[in-house]
Amino acid sequence: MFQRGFQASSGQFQSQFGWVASYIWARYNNLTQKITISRSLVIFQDFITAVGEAKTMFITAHVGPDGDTLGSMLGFKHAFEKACPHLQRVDCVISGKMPDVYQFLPGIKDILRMETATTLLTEYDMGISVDCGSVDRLGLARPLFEAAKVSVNIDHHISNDRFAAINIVETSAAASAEVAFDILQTMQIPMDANIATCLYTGIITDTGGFKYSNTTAKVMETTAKLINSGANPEYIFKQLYDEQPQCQVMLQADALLNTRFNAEKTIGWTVASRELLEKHGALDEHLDGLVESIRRIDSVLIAVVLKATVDGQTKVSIRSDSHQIDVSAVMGVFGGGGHKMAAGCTMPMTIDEAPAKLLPLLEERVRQMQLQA
Ligand SMILES: [Mn+2]
Repeated sequence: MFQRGFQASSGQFQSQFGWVASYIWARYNNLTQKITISRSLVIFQDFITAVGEAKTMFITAHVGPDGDTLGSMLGFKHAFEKACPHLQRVDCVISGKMPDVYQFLPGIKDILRMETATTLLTEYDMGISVDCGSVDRLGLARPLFEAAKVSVNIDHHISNDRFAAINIVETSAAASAEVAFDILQTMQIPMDANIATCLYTGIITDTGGFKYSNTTAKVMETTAKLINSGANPEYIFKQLYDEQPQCQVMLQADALLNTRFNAEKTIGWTVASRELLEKHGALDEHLDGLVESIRRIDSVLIAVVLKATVDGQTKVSIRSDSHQIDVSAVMGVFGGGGHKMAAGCTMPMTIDEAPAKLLPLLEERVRQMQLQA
C-alpha cells in the first residue's frame, strides 16, 4: 500500500513536472482532488522520499514531552513499522523524564530515554524530530539527531526555526499529530486503532480538549476519522483528565490559593518551589493544567506559572486569554517560544528573581492591547 501510494503519484506529479506543472495540469483537467493531493505531495515529497530510502530511523522530540509529542512519535512508529517493511528499525527516544499520565498510549514502553538507552545506533539513516521548535530543546538527543544522514523537523510551533534538512512546519495545524495524520494520509498508510489512539491523544491535548481557538473544522474532521479508525474518546479522555493523583489536586489547590495579581487583575501568576512540590509529594508533571486554572479567572488576560527547576532556574508556563496578546513573543525574549496563546521558556534565575524581569514585559503587552482597543 505504502509503496504503491507514494511511488506512483510522486513520480507522476513531481519528478517530471514539478508543482507548477502539476497544478496547471490539474486545473486544466478540473480535478480539484488532484490539486489537493499534489499540494500535500509537494510539501511532504522530500520526507516521503527519505522514508522510502531509509533503513534505520529514529524519532525524537523535545524534553518534557507532552501528549502531542508522544502521540506523534508513537503514531509514526506504529505506522512505519506496519507499512514500511524496508525499515529495519524505528527507535523512539527522548531526553529526560516522561509523565506517567501517558502510560496508556500503545507502545509507550518502547520509548527509550537517552539517559539509559543502550541499544541505540550511533548513526541513523533518518532522524525525525516531532513537536520541537528548536534543536537545543532536543536535550541529550541533539547529537544523535545531528548525526543522522537525513534530519527531519515536523512541527506546528510558530517559533520553529527550521533547524533540519527537511522541515515540515505547519503553523496552522493544531497539533503535530494533525501534521502526522496528513503525512500518513498522503502516504496512503491505513490507520488502525493504535495509530489513531496516539494521534487522537496528540490532538486532544494540544487543543485543550477541543476548546482552544486552534480547534478548527479540519481538526474535527481529522478527529472523526481517527474515531472511525478505533480511537476511543471516552477512554482517552478518562486517562488524560479524569484520573488525577491526589498529590496533583492538592498541589494545584495550594499553588492556586497563592496566585498573585497585578493591580487590574489582568495578570495572574503563581510560583511553584521545589519545597511546594515536596510538601505534596508531587512531581513536576503534576503542575500540568495549573496555568489553565489561573487563565480561567474572568479578569485575567495573561496567566503564568513559575516553577523552580532542580538546578535553580525558573521554568515559565504562560497562557494568553486574548488573541491580541502574543505570549510566544514575550517568551522569545528569554529564548523560549511556543504558540501565540500558549508558550514557555526557562529563565536563568531563581523563582524569586524571575517575576521582576518578566512581569513588566507582560504589563506592557496588556497596555498595548488596551491602547489598541
Ligand atoms: Mn504540539
